[in-house]
Amino acid sequence: MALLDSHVLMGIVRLIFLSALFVGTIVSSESQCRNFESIISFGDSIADTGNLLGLSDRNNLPMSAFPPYGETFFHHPTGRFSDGHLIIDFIAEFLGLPYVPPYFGSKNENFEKGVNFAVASATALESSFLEERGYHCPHNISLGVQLKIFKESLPNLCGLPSDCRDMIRNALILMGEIGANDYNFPFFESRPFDEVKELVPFVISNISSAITELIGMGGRTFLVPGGFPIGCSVAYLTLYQTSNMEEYDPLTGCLKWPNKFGEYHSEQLQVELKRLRKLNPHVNIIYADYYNASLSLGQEPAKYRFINGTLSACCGVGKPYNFSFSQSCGSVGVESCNNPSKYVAWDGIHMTEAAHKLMADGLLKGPYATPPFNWSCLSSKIKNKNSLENTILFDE
Ligand SMILES: *[C@@H]1O[C@H](CO)[C@@H](O)[C@H](O)[C@H]1NC(C)=O
Ligand SMILES: *[C@@H]1O[C@H](CO)[C@@H](O)[C@H](O)[C@H]1NC(C)=O
Ligand SMILES: *[C@@H]1O[C@H](CO)[C@@H](O)[C@H](O)[C@H]1NC(C)=O
Ligand SMILES: *[C@@H]1O[C@H](CO)[C@@H](O)[C@H](O)[C@H]1NC(C)=O
Ligand SMILES: *[C@@H]1O[C@H](CO)[C@@H](O)[C@H](O)[C@H]1NC(C)=O
Ligand SMILES: CC(=O)N[C@H]1CO[C@H](CO)[C@@H](O)[C@@H]1O
Repeated sequence: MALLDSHVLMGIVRLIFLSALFVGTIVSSESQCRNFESIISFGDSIADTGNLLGLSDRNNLPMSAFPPYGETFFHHPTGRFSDGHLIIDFIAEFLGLPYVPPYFGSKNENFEKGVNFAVASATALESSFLEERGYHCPHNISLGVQLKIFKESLPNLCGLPSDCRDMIRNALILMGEIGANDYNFPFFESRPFDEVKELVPFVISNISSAITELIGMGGRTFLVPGGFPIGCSVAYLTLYQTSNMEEYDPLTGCLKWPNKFGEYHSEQLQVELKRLRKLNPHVNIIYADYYNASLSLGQEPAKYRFINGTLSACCGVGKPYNFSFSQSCGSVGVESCNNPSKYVAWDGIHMTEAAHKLMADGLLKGPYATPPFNWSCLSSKIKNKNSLENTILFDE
């Protein structure tokens, strides 16, 4: 080294600098092709793998703590609001990662390959904001609070700040589903459409600011679900039942106006995601079209071997949709159907494992992710396991 004069040294420094730039360019142009090392998840019951259960005290357990929740898989209740796997479980299986462990209530859990902050009945907006407007929230672990707790827990999750940046960079960040409860709570209290609609820009802006914050922390790939066709949800169908057949879609039997609401939220979200992609061209922000994915199950039930579209819950009591707010799945005396795999609706609000599997496939293999995932970097072992025969595969 002593022989190198300062010009040579500067040359080397410049070379290193330039190659760093060069590598940087390659990485960003390939940002769609990633081998995810973990899953980081925020949201509500759609992705809750046990957080609400972990947060609850023994005398006040959620319904998901009781059979028949979990009867198909894991063969006992885990806090998941379904008879088995959630969409996030199928994503983890697809990526060759362990099921994403819930952050709350877990002891000595290893979060190296994933961590889940999604809590059932969470809202996108702060509970205080919603309470001020007269809406009641069961708890205050909103999206913002989940993100805050994530940041505070980083030293335990990944150690050094540079290691945490790497972890976040190499993770698939599942941003939701979140927002549905911001609308469900007022709608379940029969509040008017236009009043609830006023919440949409706030919800979208908070999802957006959470994504922006995570990008600042190194986040590179986001999967952001839109809304559901809530007019096909057994809970909405029961609550807003009407003899005016004009209010129903003749093909699916779903209520039209709540579906319009779900579309509106999803369209606004997509506009915002486009804006975020422009601002952050090196980040891959994937819209997950939960709306069309779940609508398709109701439109062509026979194709998927569902016997009754989305219109009857497998687990529940009550006419005509097998649902009642006062006696829900998980309560004493409420049984499930013999064949949950033939139903889309599990408990009237959440879907069956069978429906989750189709939803996950629709995201991972298309056509319900925009832009679609690029699995060309996935290891061949995982590719084979997932039989991605319709995808152009490259060997490593
Ligand atoms: C997927 O990623 C690979 C590797 O970076 C790239 O060559 C290919 O063009 C990408 N495919 C699509 C459809 O973007
Ligand atoms: C959430 O509510 C609990 C009490 O239920 C309270 O102790 C806590 O401070 C609240 N947290 C936030 C972020 O509002
Ligand atoms: C449903 O799919 C159509 C056609 O691809 C698309 O234009 C629309 O935005 C999707 N709806 C939602 C809510 O994402
Ligand atoms: C399908 O749902 C309708 C309406 O809830 C119900 O009357 C009918 O019995 C259901 N059929 C089956 C096969 O579950
Ligand atoms: C309603 O749920 C019960 C279990 O409580 C199940 O046996 C039955 O098949 C369901 N009915 C319909 C119409 O889906
Ligand atoms: C109204 C509301 O809930 N606003 C929240 C949006 O998200 C940020 C954090 O990303 C919170 O600080 C706000 O309170």
